[in-house]
Amino acid sequence: MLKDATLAHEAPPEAAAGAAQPRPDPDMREAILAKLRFAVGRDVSAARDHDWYVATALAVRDRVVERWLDSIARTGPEKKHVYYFSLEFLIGRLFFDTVSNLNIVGEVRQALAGLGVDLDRIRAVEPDAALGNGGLGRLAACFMESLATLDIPAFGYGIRYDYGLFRQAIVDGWQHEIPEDWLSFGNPWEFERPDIKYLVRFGGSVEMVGRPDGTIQHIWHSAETVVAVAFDTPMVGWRGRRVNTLRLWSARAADPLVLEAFNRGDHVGAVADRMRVEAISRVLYPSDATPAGQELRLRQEFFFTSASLQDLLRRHRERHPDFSNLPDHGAIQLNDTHPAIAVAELMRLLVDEHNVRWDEAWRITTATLNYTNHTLMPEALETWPVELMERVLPRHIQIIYLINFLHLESLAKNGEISADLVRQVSLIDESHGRRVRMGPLAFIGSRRVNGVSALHTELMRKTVFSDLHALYPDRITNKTNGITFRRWLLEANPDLTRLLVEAVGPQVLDDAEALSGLERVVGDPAFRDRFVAVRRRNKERLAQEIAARTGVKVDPAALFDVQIKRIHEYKRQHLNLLETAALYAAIKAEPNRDWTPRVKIFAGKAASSYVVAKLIIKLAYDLAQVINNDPDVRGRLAVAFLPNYNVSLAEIIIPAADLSEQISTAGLEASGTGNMKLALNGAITIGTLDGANVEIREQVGPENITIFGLTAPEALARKAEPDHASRAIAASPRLASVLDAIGSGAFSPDDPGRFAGLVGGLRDHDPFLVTDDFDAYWEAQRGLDELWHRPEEWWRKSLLNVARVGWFSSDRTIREYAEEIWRVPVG
Ligand code: B1N
Repeated sequence: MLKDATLAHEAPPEAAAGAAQPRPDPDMREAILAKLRFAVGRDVSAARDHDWYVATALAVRDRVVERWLDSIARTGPEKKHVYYFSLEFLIGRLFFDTVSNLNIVGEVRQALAGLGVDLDRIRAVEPDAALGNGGLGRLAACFMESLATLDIPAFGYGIRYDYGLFRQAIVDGWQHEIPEDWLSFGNPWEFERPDIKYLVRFGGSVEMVGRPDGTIQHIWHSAETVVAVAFDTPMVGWRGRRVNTLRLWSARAADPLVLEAFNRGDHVGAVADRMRVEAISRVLYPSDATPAGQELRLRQEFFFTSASLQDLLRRHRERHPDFSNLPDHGAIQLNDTHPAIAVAELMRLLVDEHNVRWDEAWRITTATLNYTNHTLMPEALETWPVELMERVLPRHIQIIYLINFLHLESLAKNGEISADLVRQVSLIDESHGRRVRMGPLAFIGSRRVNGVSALHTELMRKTVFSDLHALYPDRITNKTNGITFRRWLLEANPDLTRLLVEAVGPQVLDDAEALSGLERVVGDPAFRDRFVAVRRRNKERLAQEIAARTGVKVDPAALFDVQIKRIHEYKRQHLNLLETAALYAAIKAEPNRDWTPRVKIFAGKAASSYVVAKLIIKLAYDLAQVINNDPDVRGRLAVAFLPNYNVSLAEIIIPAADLSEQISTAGLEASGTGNMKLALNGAITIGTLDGANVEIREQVGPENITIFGLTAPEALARKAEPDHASRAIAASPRLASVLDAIGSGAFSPDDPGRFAGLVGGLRDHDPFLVTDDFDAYWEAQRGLDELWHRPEEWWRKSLLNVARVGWFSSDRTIREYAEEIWRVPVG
């Protein structure tokens, strides 16, 4: 499917940039052949696509390694490093990203063509590195690329999961999860470093020993030791300017085989410990914007945080007599609270292991750590039962108690404190059993705390962190998210990239803000026709993909209406589905009206344990069954749920989207980044005033985005009205009738009660205000229907979106972090 369409991308964008056409490079050809023979162990005549892929990746990797070693060599030991701690890195494929950033697409394509191999075919063989759930993990991947692009020395630190985010199969509309065995064919991008390993300890007890000077030494007698082994993957910046390291830890047993047990004949018992230990890096928790909550998760969090801190402290100590200047040489960014145990672990390492005084250790810790918050939903904030912490991390709970005591004491010094304030800002939540609150711990232990969009940061100050903000008014800062334009424009949409280079010049490849040059040509009909033609090809490719994955045939001339993201009630895929069902009814009632042909495209995974989210997928599927098979609406409405959404599928859908659905309940989506990717590729947004949608509106202009529904303060107030849903339903005959239809089984004749609970939930509580926003959403959609009938206007708005979203480049975001949080120079 993919192959034919991508073959149309004859010339890589760099050819259009006016660069000389690449000559066939005898070195690249020879390098690939040598790798095929001596690394893969295959002859040309026997080589299959996967062999060619590995051989080419290894040949390309050699070029990367040269620059990698060079980057490390020219970064003097004194230069400040950024350490990005993240439980998730949602990288996707690396092959084309690497080739493209090294600017050798043409060279590699030609070398392969000379060997009778098609680059676009072999690049599709690479499995996605899906070491993340969604936006948070993908942000980490975009940041790694921008850090290298901006020549900032940086390490990404995380876990090398044996299994990434599950593969999603849809069987009769129901999601099934299949293990993602991404390493089964090997991974040409990683370097195992058996020599770089650290011991990470768990459990046991703490002994206190008095020292002669009257201080107390804490000796942690742990019950269990795990070895963290490093695997390094080079992260290549744009034009290969810099290559940084993504260092992922794999868990190994200190004692892999208990020989005594084995010799006794207990062959399973001999490796049982090893299984328990290695489970730590076995699989990514498939939860997004919800806490995972189990002991294994806490072990994962501590495992990678401890190994990473030990690694960077070791490197510091190789060059400095003590840790007093650690903050001058390193800045640590905690990606949400998942690594927040770093506050206690860095204190423990400094105080217990390196004999630093508590006050000095606290100064170092709070000058080195920074924390990014990604969600304010109360149920999504991480807390750990005190009892669990005492068992798994007995020394850390002591340290947290002491941090908490000193924190509360410092408040007392600054004046009266009420019991209420103590309850609000204490690190221990006493109201739901005793639990450690990781957000406040990260806040107290950090120099800067940031939100990920202007609205989200404002809400941080006003809601969840209001009391801490009052105490530390300079700590919270906003850093609106961004995306790397290399992957999400240059690589995903080469045809549009070529057109942009022609229109505004090659500087657009290096400077996202240069897109504004497009403003000059938005009124030029010839240019617009070419823009529409590029989009048409992208839509044809997506139509082929939809047919291949779902069997649904869609017309590339229709409006492609796209909602792609994790399935979550707060993201309100069900609002979109209600509107779809209502539109279906409206078309059937008035078949002869001039309806705008629409294809509703959905993709996304539901957390394995999230029953309602899985039911929403089933609803999409059931609607598709009825609508796609009804001749009355053929050519006007179609619905497709594409299975197994991942980075690679996003790269196909996004360049083909006309409409971008960003319809979360206002106040609940911290930022969103799919919204930026879609706008960059020319989709018009229909959205609420939530997350970064607010800033997208500011950038593109209110006339070029469709905003509807309650604002964040309105949503908060409305939710407090107990009968809000019933009133909304009573006021909207259209909504009432669509709820009746779905609730009574009109789309699920095989099980008429299937959606009764879902609909009942909307009638009774509707915490995400689907009913309240329904009419506004319907009207907004009908406005877009009309706009589609005025193509000149539609494409003008679409083009202005492309022209005005340069600010959402993650280069801009990283520049802001570098200047205001990390205080590192930008290259
Ligand atoms: O982080 C993204 C934002 O653009 C999204 O709006 C936000 O929803 C997302 C627990 C999360 N927030 N919280 C998570 C992920 C995994 C997990 O186990 C929470 N993801 C977000 C980037 O800022």
